[in-house]
Amino acid sequence: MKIFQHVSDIGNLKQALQEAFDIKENRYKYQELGKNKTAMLIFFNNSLRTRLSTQKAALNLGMNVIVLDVNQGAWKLETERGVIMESDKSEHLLEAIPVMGCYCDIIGVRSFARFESRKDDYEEKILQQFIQYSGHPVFFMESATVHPLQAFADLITIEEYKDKTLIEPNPLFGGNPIIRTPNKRPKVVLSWAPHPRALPQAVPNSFAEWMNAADVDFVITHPEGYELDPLFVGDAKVEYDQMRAFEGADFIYAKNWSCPGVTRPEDYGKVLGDYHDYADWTVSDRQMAMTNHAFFMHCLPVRRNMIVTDDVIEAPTSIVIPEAANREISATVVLKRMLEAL
Ligand code: AN0
Ligand code: CP
Repeated sequence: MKIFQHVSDIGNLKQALQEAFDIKENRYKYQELGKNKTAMLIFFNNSLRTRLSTQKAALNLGMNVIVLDVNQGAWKLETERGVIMESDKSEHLLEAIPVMGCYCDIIGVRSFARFESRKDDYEEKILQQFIQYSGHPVFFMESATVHPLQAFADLITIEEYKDKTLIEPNPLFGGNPIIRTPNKRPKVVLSWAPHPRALPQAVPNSFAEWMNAADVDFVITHPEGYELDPLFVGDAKVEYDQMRAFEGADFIYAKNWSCPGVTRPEDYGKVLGDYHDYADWTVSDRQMAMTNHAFFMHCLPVRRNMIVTDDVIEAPTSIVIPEAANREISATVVLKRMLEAL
């Protein structure tokens, strides 16, 4: 694998899942594969999980790892060609990328949507330059439009939990065990939830893309105006009534995203109206009562009592921590595949 951006890059999903579960059984099985190979992780934005889990994945494979926070200690980068560089930006991305490429074998990049231009974001202007000029395989660690390492981990988590019947309480928060009857083909609901600041569409885009490729009954719910790009929605069912969408669901995947600008391009990257007016979209026991004792998922970081109530995220059915743990597994599979193709 030379690029990890879309679900299609991973090939057969069943095979990829099998590989993920094998690695979970013995995550050090391929320690020799990465010997004397270096992964470089480049962050233009903050991160806790991606930063830690991807480093751990590289270590699992015996690789060396270099992490660069571009905005802390590196030169400020100009990204536009043709600019007379008289501002505070001392270096151009077109030199920085090939230089970074000199010191590694595989590159991971996190560069969020900038919300300045829908066209630039959806064309993946920054990541495409890494693909073109680094001379190495590139994996996306949340770009302007996708977060495939997250979506792969989400799929692994759904696969692990979909057949569970006895749900033990979370040892951190207590509660009573729950008995649930699984559906043969689980119903998975991606639900928009309110947030005070404009967030990217990368997580819901990738989640939708991967769920459409998986063997699940997939529904997306959000207020009008937040329609995701049709490229990612595919054949998913869109339901504007959140309570109806939650009926009989087995997995609830909450996430905020800003306006994707599909129906009104001028609203791209905006929070529509006053987020307080959408308070009833916060995932609470009220909506969860409609579900089939659904598991609650979120990529994290999450704002409690904004996206989800304390009660729902602390319930035995909340699987946000195992979901985060699977980030190590998805990243190990991806790096393994890239090492094999070097
Ligand atoms: C980011 C987002 O919504 O894309 C990262 C999530 C993994 N979240 C925030 O910026 C809070
Ligand atoms: N879920 C996720 O990617 O988290 P971070 O932003 O902390 O890496």
